[in-house]
Amino acid sequence: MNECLFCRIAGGDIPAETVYENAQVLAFRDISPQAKSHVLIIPKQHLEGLNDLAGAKDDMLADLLRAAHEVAKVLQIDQTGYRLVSNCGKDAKQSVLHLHFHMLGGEALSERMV
Ligand code: DGP
Repeated sequence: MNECLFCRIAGGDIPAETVYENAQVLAFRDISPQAKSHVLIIPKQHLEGLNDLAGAKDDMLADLLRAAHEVAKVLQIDQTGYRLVSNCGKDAKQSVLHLHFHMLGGEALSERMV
């Protein structure tokens, strides 16, 4: 059995509130939202994080970013604005080792680090 939490969500073993899906990408609401709209956008292909993009299928990152725009439209935050963040590794406090982008929006967000 696949032990990766997000692979199990993508496979339908663990329920999640899907907001967008295509052949390569799944977007679902974060279990612990940090903003009014907080969605996780993942590739269905398992990669641990940004350091593993060399093993990604062709155009996977471009597909993911195009899908992010579709997610923003579904959430109706494409015009009001949003933040897209991927935590990579220990110092960034990545807790799930399956590449994902957090999409945060739906309200004025707190101060930025960058
Ligand atoms: P990160 O810390 O960047 O690796 O983000 C992992 C996110 O995953 C975190 O914001 C909480 C979320 N999360 C953890 N477990 C689950 C789950 O079972 N379901 C959903 N929907 N989100 C989860």
